[in-house]
Amino acid sequence: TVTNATVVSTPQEGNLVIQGKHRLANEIERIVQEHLQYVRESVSHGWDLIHQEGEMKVYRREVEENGIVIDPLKCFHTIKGVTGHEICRYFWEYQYRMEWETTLDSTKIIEVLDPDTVIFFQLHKRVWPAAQRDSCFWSHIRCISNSEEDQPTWLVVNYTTPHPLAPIKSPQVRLVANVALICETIINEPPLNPQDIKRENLECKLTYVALINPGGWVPSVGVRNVAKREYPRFIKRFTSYVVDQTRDKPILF
Ligand code: 16H
Repeated sequence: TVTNATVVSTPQEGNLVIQGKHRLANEIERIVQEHLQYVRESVSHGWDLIHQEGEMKVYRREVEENGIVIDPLKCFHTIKGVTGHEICRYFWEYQYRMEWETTLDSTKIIEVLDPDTVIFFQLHKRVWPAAQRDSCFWSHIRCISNSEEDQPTWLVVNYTTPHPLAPIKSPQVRLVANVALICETIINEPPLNPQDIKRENLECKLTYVALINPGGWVPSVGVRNVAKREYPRFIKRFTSYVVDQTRDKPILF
């Protein structure tokens, strides 16, 4: 294997491996920071509430670029009994994906950039009458601590990238995506001893943002109807999946 690690000898520690930056490190840093800024922006003018169900609210802004629908989507939800880390972990990890994804034909990892960053190649279910779509994107998971006392914020970003192992094969069309899942954990009525925190004390505040360009023409009405149906369905199905999976497991903070 080829790595960008360097071994150095130090008088105190002996031999040390210093992990260098990989080729996408700077781009990932920039996109993560953009999402952290954007997440605090509240929805206001121009955003339509397209779905509301319990604590879940899904908004979108209608935007077209050269006649192609690229509506930004933003979803807020609060889930009881899980942490932000758990939600992000299940979203990022490859092994659970086909258990909650209903819009994919396949998914595979084509490169591991570091322990928190992989590149996925996915085939999306065809939406009639459009051509089938695929996607190739880096997926990065990260924990951001805000202060000593607060629970950290967790996030996952999926961002389109080209890759030699994933050439675009016509008539298949490539989706261009910038998607983020950002989660905060709230601990209600915190017990004196943090060891005594139970699932019933937990609440996760989730924000999901998706900027997806279909990569080629698709009828606007069709895309908007699919989006209106599929995003709420995904949020519901995925979050209940995580609740089910973690119910009897130790809490992952
Ligand atoms: O975020 C979701 N899934 C991720 C894990 O599989 C992948 C996702 C992604 C999507 C596209 C490209 C790269 C990465 O982040 C959940 C996605 C839920 C999708 C709901 C359906 C959205 C429909 C939008 C219309 C797009 C045009 C399609 C035309 C045929």
